[in-house]
Amino acid sequence: MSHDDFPTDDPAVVTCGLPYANGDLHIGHLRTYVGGDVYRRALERLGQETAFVSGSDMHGTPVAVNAEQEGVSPERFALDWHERYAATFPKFNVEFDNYGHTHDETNTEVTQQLVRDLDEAGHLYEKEIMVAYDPVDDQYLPDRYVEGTCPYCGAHARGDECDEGCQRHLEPGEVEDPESTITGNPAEYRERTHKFFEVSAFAEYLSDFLDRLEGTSNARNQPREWIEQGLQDWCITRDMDWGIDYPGGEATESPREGGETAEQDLVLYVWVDAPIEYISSTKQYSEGVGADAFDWEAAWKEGASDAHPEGGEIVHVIGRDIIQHHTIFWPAMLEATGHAEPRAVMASGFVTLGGKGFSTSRDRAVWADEYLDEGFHPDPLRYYLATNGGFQQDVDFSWEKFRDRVNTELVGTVGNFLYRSLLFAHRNYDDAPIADATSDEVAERIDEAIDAFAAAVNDYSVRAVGDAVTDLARFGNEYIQRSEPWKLVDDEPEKAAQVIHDCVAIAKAIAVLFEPIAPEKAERLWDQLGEDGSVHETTVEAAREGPAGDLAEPTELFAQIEDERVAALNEKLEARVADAEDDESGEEDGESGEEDDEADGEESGDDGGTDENDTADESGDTDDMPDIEPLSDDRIGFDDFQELDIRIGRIEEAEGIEGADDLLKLRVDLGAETRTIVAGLKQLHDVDDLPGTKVAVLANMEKAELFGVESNGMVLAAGEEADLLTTHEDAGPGTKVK
Ligand code: B3M
Ligand code: ZN
Repeated sequence: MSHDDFPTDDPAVVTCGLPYANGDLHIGHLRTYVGGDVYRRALERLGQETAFVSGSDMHGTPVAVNAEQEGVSPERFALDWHERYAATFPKFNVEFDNYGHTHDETNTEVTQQLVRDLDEAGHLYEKEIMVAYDPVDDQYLPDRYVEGTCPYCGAHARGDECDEGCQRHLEPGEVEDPESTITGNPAEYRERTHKFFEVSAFAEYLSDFLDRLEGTSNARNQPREWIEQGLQDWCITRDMDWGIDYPGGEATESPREGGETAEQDLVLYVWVDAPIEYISSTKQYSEGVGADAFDWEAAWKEGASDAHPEGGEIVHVIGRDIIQHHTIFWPAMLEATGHAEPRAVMASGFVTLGGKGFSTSRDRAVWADEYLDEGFHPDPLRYYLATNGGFQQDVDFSWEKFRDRVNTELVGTVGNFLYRSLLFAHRNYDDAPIADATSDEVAERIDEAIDAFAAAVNDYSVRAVGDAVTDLARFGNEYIQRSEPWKLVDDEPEKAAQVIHDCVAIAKAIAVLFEPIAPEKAERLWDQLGEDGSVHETTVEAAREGPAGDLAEPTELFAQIEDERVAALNEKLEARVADAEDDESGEEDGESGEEDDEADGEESGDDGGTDENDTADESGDTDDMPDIEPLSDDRIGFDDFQELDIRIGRIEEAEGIEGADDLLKLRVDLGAETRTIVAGLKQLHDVDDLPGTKVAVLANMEKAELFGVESNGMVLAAGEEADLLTTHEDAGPGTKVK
């Protein structure tokens, strides 16, 4: 790996978190997969050699428990879902080079080898731990098989995670008052011997690794805190049949009650073999295309290739609930076994509905298949998911917002420019090229768009990839409008020809730069432009080359979404959300309003994100197309305003709050005193950059207690990205805002 700007000479591997093979995909899941696919295509447009891989996560209790409830074997159950996922992703133009699954032979071999390597390197040890056991059913109860009380906060918790309370990962044996989720029987704890990976030995390495890690800032900031709190070693085996056997098969002898010994059949914890599928899937891809086309070992192994001694550029695209696995456990496993370290982790925010998490089990979701069944094209959804808010921000889905983005940006800006200019060109000048060369002004503007595109890739911002295109289309509209070629055609045909040539050149650049976000539409545009080959084969250099082809009669690329359509879709969705809420209030322990979605992720919800509501974003639109609320007519008097004691403060310290994903505890100097203020900035700002920043503070805000911390004031910020209100001159701490 290098830390040079993309494109580099090393092969890249872009991966997406593996969906558990246990339920339908919704558009919350798609955010991560579309993000990964856009990113991969954008890398390729820059000329970076890239493999794009993922697979289904077949193991673990999320699959085993659901299969058991359906009365089928976990293998059959998971394979069915796997096949459905493999067929669904391409329908959204998410085109993995290889989509495998964790239960296949390749992953079994690669996983067992890697675990043997960990063992041989001396990083594994055995320990006796207490494991929940159902004495009536004679069954051990790992992870989701058991529920009880969180020992840290007292909330009702899953065996592996305090999903309704403090959100901590729980190790086997930690949950109190355990009960079987299958039978409801009270469970008891029994001593078992398990294997542990000494993650704690990697604390220093991981801390340095995080300093190097690129991607979204949430993927660096959260793990830094965990390291500071002290890393625990990690239990990597489970008492289950379903999973990859602990290698060697030779079981550990462990004493049972009554002194007899029994062979323990241990499988690996699902989070061991799941990320290893990233490697296995790349291997399968290489084996399919040949190592000359893509060499998986050069990408994944340090020292396997002289040309790429540190391996390739590994970029993981995941949901923000599985940052810990990708920035602590996984890099420690890679480091311990001579693999390349990840260059970047892009952790997406969640998609919510009406501010609440999607829920598979309660049918509170917009389903992937449902979107297509409504007759929508996949590319507008890709555009919406990729550009609606920053990647790490939570976004709230609504059909209105979807319609607004499609109608304003795809139809109004991009589609409008393409259609008007290509129709005019086609009618007046059948053959391109029309002028000798693109004008300087337009050539420079195209160069700027390419630079913005490259900067977006290097910033890991799929949203900025979209902005590079919409900004260029906006320029195109302005250019054709001001140049008025329709007035020039008769009297100044050469000038008119130049304008049209320029517009077709812009259209060609849009085709290339929009390919990552709207691959099918870009291909159709490429055909309309009469260009050879496929836009998927081009690099950004093609965008500089100017038009070459014979223009075809253009058709409109994007269709307007009518208000009646939205009304009908909303009606359906609202009815479903209301049903989901009824379900929730009817449940005995459903008072938290948080999701408890047993069909979803192992640790804490799925990629689509179901567990967190508190940063739910009502608007989430791009900076240039904000959802501006009408200005209020409800006037207040000056006296009312005077009651707001708004002061300038200076942030002195900023740190996370245990258990709160989004909140920071700030110490803010307000001149007269320094206050503790809790603010929801963690996902949106680099925590280390905050000290020294001046902010506007509502000092007489009522005090509030959040996650056990008393907040004494409110920091003011604008919009969904929490753009902090600051000063441009030297107003110091305590200065009153009036
Ligand atoms: N299967 C799904 C989740 O927790 C889990 C991801 C594995 S990625 C290696 O989101
Ligand atoms: Zn807890």
